[in-house]
Amino acid sequence: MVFTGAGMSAESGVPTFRDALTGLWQRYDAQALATPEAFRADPALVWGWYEWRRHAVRLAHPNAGHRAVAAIQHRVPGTVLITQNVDDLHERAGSPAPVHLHGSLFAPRCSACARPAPVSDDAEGEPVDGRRVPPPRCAHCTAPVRPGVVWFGEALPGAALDAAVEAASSCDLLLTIGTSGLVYPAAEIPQVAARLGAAVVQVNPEETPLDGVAEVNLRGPAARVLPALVD
Ligand code: BJW
Ligand code: ZN
Repeated sequence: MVFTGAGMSAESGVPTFRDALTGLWQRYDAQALATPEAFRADPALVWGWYEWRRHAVRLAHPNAGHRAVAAIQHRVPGTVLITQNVDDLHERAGSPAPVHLHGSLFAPRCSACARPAPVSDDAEGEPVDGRRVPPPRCAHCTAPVRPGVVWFGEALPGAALDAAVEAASSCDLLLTIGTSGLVYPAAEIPQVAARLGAAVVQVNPEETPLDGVAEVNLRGPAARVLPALVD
């Protein structure tokens, strides 16, 4: 199985959360943007920020690392891809059905009745960092639409978490790529695999808490290390 985090998309120009200079949480307050309380307090601030991030992802392209992951999946049928990322770069690189543990920028839903809502059209005007944009209203119950991502303090989507635990429990090798391993319960997935006897291979330019869990640490950026692995 393959388990990915924000570092996977860093070389596509999508910022990570915790990198020292470029991480989103260095520049933005997670409590004010990525919690249910923040959305209740200032829905337009939160919605505007996610519209800006969705727009940035639309302009980004999958990198050689995403393509290498897709190549692994095609070469080894049955490889499960679990991602913490809310972008769609794995899909666009040709990965079949990645499981999104932390939701998606492209799956907004009603904050009250949870029905899916349409993704806004970028033609409506380019979203700008920091601009408040009132969220659209649900077509069924008129409550504000919310981003379809998992905020701090929220449960992960049950089916996605089940799929991740199932894959970690039954795989013989887990390749973890570009995650700090700090956010739970996602960070438990490589630990579960290691505990049940799978080999864990990590790709990351920096040290992480998963270094001790991994049998092999490939210290480098995903877009360079992964193509070398599959070639
Ligand atoms: C490269 C690279 C290159 C760079 N190539 N690599 C204390 C202890 C334990 C837990 C908690 C605690 N206090 C609170 C909690 C719980 C909390 C948590 O874990 N907090 C910790 C931060 C302390 N967890 C939650 O709240 C979760 N829910 C929960 O626990 O619910 C309980 C519950 C149960 C039942 C009912 C109700 C509730 C939810 C977590 C949701 C996380 N959401 C986010 C935001 C998503 C939306 C958005 O995008 O805005 O998900 S936070 C953010 O972190 C995002 C990511 O998916 C997630 C993980 O980050 P990731 O991917 O690892 O990125 P980084 O930036 O951290 O690391 C990047 C890595 O890449 C680095 O290592 C770089 O070196 C590397 N890198 N360039 C390869 N080129
Ligand atoms: Zn609704």
